Amino acid sequence: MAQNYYQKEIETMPIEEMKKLQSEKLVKQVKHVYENVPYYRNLMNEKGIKPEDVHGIDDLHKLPFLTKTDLRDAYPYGLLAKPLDDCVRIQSTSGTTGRRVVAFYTQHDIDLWEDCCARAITATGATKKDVCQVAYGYGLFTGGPGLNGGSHKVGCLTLPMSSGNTERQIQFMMDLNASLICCTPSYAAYIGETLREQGYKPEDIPLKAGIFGAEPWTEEMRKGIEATLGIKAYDIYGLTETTGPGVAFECSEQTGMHINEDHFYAEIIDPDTGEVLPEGSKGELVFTSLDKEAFPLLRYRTRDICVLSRKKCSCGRTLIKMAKPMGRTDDMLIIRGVNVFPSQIETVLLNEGYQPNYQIIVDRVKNTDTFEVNVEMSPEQFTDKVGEILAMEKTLAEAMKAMLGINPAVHLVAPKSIARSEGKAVRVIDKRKLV
Ligand code: DLL
Repeated sequence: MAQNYYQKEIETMPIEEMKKLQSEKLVKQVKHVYENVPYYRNLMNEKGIKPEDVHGIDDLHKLPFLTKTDLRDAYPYGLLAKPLDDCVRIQSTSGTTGRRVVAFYTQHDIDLWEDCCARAITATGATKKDVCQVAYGYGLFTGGPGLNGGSHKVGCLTLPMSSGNTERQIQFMMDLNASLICCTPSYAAYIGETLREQGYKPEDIPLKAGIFGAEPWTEEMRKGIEATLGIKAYDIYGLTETTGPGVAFECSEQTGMHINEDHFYAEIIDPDTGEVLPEGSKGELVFTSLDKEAFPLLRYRTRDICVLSRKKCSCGRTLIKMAKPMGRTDDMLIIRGVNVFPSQIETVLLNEGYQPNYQIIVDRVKNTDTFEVNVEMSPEQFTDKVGEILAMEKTLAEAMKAMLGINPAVHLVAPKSIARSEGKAVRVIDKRKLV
């Protein structure tokens, strides 16, 4: 199959050459940060590290880690490495789990970010002939602006829809023949569900591909979206702190996401000890930006749990791959001592023929964790016969017990009774207030 690259020389660069490029960039990035950000300078001084001690990627381990707490403490300007006059944009995290993080961009930073998104779009086979519907939120969230910029770079006709207003999404998709859609996987599933309800079959829908990310999603969910929309669904990863979407993107092989490692160097560490783990190990993903100007990050701990692989890819790209994040060190629920990831529950639901419309509710009553999962029935599954519902709940609870090792109370609820998400889905309500 002919492969499409946006920046072929970089995307297919021999590994040794890439390492040389990364090392050259890292030396400059460390110097830039040390000279311009007192916060980093202090962290490095505390560790007894000077920029001269870093000669290349092999010295990266000498540098201190940076955490989300550091970013919050430094709010808003504490990590800025360029004068505000040179910055042209801010983006920000949603702040649902604490104080917002504000990321700054120079025009150079915006360009490299949009190039990353353009690589992701091109990897789906899209070209300037395509119509790209961007249904990620626009605004402070990076999803809309990032993919919008990438779409422009590729030369697609860009539909800057933002998220929400599903009727209008469908109307523009149909009237303007959108061939590529970018949104969260939960919103893609919702758009698919709405199209099906309106009587559209996959072959009636003009889309060929979708780029979905910003939240965890399973292979089963991918299959569901691909079937309802009649498309190939590609994963995309990123975080506000590093730039936004496009830190890593999927190619046609769909076995993990290529990291744009000429801009972002990835490490996997043991989240408890900070020890760097060898390729193939599961641990916390850590990123170092290599050529950002305004908001560089050295060894930023993402809290995403992941695995890296240098296995040869059939697409011809040599960029290292990351597996789908397997949850976060901080959204991993510990219920009655057992680690539970929402993605495991989702896998069970999809295996058992349910849609991924669910909510996990955890509480603590008399020092014991309670664990409930509300699961929506589809209109076809819906019944008002109590006996049938109880039997279905029992089957689901048993499947979850087999996957997780603990027993949830499963409640089946009526179709459409769990609020749909236009952005990132809220899957967990943890009432325990453990911190
Ligand atoms: O979610 C950026 C983004 C926008 C990525 C659009 C992809 C598409 P934040 O809001 O800062 O940024 O959230 C970052 O979301 O640390 C992961 O935990 C999670 N995440 C992002 N992409 C994926 C993915 C954007 N493909 C946090 N799979 C990250 C699983 C993802 N989790």
